[in-house]
Amino acid sequence: MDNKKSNTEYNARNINVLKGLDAVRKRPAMYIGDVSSRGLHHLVNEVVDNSIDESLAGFCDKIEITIREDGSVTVQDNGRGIPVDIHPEEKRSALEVVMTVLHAGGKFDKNSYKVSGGLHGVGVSVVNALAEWLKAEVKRDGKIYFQEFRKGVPVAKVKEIGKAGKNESGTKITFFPDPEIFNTTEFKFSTIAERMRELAYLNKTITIIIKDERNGGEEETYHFKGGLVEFVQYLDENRQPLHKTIYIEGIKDNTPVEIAFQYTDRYTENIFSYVNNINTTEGGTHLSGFKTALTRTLNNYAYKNKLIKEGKINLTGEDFREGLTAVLSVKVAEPQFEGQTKTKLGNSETRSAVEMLVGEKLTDFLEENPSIGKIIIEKCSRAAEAREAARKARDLTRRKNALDTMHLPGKLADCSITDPEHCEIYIVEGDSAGGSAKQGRDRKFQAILPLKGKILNVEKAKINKILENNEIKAIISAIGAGIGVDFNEEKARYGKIILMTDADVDGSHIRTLLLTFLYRYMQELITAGKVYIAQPPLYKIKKGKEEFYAFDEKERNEILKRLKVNGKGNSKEPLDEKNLKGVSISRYKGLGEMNPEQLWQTTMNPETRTVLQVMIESAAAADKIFETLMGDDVEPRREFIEKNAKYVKNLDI
Ligand code: 0RA
Repeated sequence: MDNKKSNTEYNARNINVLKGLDAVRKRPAMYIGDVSSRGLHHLVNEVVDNSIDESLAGFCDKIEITIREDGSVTVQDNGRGIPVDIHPEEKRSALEVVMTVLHAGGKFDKNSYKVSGGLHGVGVSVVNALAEWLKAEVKRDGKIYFQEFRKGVPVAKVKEIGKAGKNESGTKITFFPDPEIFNTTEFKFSTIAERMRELAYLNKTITIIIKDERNGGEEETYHFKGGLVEFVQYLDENRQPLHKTIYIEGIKDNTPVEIAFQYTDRYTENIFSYVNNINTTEGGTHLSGFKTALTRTLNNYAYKNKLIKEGKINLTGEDFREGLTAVLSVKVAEPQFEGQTKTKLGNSETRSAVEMLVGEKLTDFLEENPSIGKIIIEKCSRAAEAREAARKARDLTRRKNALDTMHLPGKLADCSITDPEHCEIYIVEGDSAGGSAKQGRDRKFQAILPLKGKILNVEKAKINKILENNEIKAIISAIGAGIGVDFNEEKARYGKIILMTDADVDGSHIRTLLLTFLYRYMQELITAGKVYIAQPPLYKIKKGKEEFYAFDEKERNEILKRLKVNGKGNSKEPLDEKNLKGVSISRYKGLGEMNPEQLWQTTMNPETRTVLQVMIESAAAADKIFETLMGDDVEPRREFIEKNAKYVKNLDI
């Protein structure tokens, strides 16, 4: 620090502050999950969450996020502004306390539904600690205040730097993430925009603007006065809803509950649940309260109105959720988060609040809208019939041993060890690549399952058809952990499921089909981080006896530059074919072109390969991607692929 004098002034309090910030800098992952791109974006979410808290308290209706030309990010809101008066105990400004003391934000604020759980709600002091620099500007009481920090430590005390308008207030925080902490400091517009869109749906009074001032200058404004209803309609953009969206809202036992849902012509269940704006991917009491109320209310309604005939198949909870798209959002004052990723709500009072509210309001709705009631019960009865048919088909195939894990599929070349933690399975496109993979692999821990052609698009098929598909049957029995509601991730026979397809359009289509299947029927595999995408090289470069592999064009040109064969080797420059001086470059068209040894060396050897881990950052966003990629409508798919060409290539969903 350039201000040496201040060193002598450190009192016990300052030392404690430094200790706190130091703990965050020593173990950043404890506070923000990790130091990759994901953790980096948590910083932005954390600052925005504080603005959202202001909005939940009723003081803020606009948030503006800007990615600046220098790579820093600004989050500006029109809330009350962080207080700047001297904190009586801390003897420093409240702003400085909020910025430097862990979890200080909440100390001042009596508003009850604070975002707190999972990785959120760690406090903006964590962002400050992990920022190379951070500048806070506060408008309050007709004045503008300013304070700057480096790696969490104040550069100087807060000072007044100007006048603000009469009724103007708000907080503006600009920061640059510390490159000593993060693997990457590059913010992605699409990653931030996705979360902001979600927040805008969940908080219908708020307007969120996001701007990218780097090349391109993208900008989006999110404001949805229809809230959850619009969210559900957005999720079902490419599905056919069977009726108008149902919306239930109310406060029960001090718990605000909001739900929008509709049935579509599809067969999968898509329920997204939130607690204090946090996506509870592991569900919890609020979700089970909703499911219970839905099953009970619809069942009662159906029998009371004689919509289901006596003696017919009983409808199960699952039947009542086939083709259902729903978003459930509750606010809980003191949420208890449980589960592996701390995204499962544990509060039991929330279960009964949701269950009672949905029970009452849905009963009323059905009484008032009998035609919709009839449509829903018909849809659910058909689901029950299909479930029966599927059960029969499954029994049949089980007898034929196809789904039986005791009898592995004939095409599978299994590995010799059986401890799932150390085993991996390559699901490979095509028999010829499958053959190379079988020869090239380390048979001790690597299993190979070759697939013929394209698998079924599960997004558009009923469960009984899905279970008749040979390629899908082979995948299910090889993994050996069941499917759908019966899926048990702990039974998976492999710790890594690696998808290996050609680096062409067909290959990426097959990969998407496989991912769709895994997402819809073995989602826990993805949430557990067990699904990977192999990265075969695109180019082989040969000079004399030396061979090099390149995974993309940029890398190819870098290798050529190192070999000093192609002028300046600028990666953006087109290849000068005449200037290659005894170097040969071949472009792999498919996996099948590689011999077993090459395939092992480049794509399968754990020591040298790169594999991409498939992650679901936001379940709603992932659903949307699969729906767009796999649904009926061609136009949105084309648009999506054009807009997200890079995104689809990396599939970092
Ligand atoms: C502490 C107390 C109050 C508000 C805030 C912090 C606050 C923090 C952030 C962070 C970003 N935007 C923010 N807006 C507000 C309550 C203020 C009062 O009682 O006037």
